[in-house]
Amino acid sequence: MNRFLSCTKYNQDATFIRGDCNGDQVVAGSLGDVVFLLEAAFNGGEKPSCAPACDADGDGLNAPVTDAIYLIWHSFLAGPPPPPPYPECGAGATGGFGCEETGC
Ligand SMILES: [Ca+2]
Ligand SMILES: [Ca+2]
Repeated sequence: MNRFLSCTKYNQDATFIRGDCNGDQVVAGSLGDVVFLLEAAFNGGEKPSCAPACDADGDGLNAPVTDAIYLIWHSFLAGPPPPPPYPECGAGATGGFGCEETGC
């Protein structure tokens, strides 16, 4: 089961920055989101407050390994940026999941 799913009531109208999994408003040039994403998925780390923000490649799935690789590819290997909303806060496809809070 996807560890990002929970019974928390989410705000479907929240805005977010795609790729900003840890909610610090920084994506490019930082490993913070990659580490946060992988810790949450595989090491019992803090659950993301905005699962759609962790969908870095915008495919509608929270697949931690592929989303983490996408972030590394973009941030350090000149790969393509995440789909909107990126790099600014905005509304975006949430795959049916909203956000508790985003800081946007
Ligand atoms: Ca971040
Ligand atoms: Ca994804």
